[in-house]
Amino acid sequence: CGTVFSGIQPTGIPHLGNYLGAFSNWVKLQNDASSQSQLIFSIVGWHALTLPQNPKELLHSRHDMLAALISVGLDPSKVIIFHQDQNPDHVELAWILSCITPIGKLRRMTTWKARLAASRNANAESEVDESMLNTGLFTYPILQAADILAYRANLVPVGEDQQQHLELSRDIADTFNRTYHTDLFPLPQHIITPSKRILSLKDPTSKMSKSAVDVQSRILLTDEYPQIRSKIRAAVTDSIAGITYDPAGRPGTSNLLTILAGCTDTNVSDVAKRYETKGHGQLKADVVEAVEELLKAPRTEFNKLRGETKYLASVSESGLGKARSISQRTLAEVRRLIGLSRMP
Ligand code: AQP
Repeated sequence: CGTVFSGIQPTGIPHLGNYLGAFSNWVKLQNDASSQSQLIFSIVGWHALTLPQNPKELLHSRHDMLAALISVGLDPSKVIIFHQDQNPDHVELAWILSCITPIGKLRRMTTWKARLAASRNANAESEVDESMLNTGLFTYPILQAADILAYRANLVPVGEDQQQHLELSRDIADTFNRTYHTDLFPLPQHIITPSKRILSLKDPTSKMSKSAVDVQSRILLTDEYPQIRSKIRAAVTDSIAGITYDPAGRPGTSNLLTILAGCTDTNVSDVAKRYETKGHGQLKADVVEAVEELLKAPRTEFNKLRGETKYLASVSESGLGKARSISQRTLAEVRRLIGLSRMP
């Protein structure tokens, strides 16, 4: 029971990692008849700006992401779906929270360290330090905390890659509560997703990602069977005979097992046992079929919904209204606590 909040960036067509690491879990939460929780899912446009975006493409991606969330099974009559960038309460709260968050805590975020390292590698000749990266990239974990806390959410279903950010959100909530002698914010907990991390098909040391340069590294919601087949067939594995689940020693092979387990809703060690004496050819062929089976229906629905602009606008409008009615109450209380209540 309580409030569940999660979000996704409108940075392109969602991929299999988003599906298995986030969407499937969101839909399960929605369909859990025993749950009384309020579910809130947001398309986080402000976050997308942390990396350069083409404005026209961003507008399309925003629209497509809404269609994607509905096509994977989220029902706007049961859950709140809205565009974060339409709700100014998030940025207002983020500013307030940034004023109680030490810089050192942001500097410890592995996502920040990874961006810094990537930038250093890309500019090996020149001296790259953090002063050359944008401030939004540094502070967005605070915006993420504000996204969650604006709804006083206590449960956050995200992939394993987001765990450290959620710890920061908890820390920020606790600091606010102690600073202003309140219990306004619950300390949000992570809901562990079974398919924690789907890796790139081309570089299984990094996660599958919308913004990776190599389009062969990810399977998109829009990929048809031939594309799924060619991407899985070309997935990087290893030359060791037999199949074992060994994420550290055999990341590519283990990733295929994780994908198969995720698509068929089975335990990965059970799947690995079944393939012990089989080869990569058989494993890849079965992964192709399982991915196609999983994506077939949402893909068809997505292609249909993308064109239903009026319907999508009405979902977005109604979701925003419901979201703001919650966040405005939180912000009114926050303003009262910090001494900035709006005067009549
Ligand atoms: N590879 C993944 N495996 C499991 N879960 C994943 N998620 C993302 N990639 C994987 C989960 O999907 C949700 C939405 O993520 P996001 O789009 O907001 O941001 P992200 O984590 O940065 O995802 P991408 O695809 O890598 O986007 P870009 O490239 O634009 O940064 C989150 O719950 C995330 O855990």
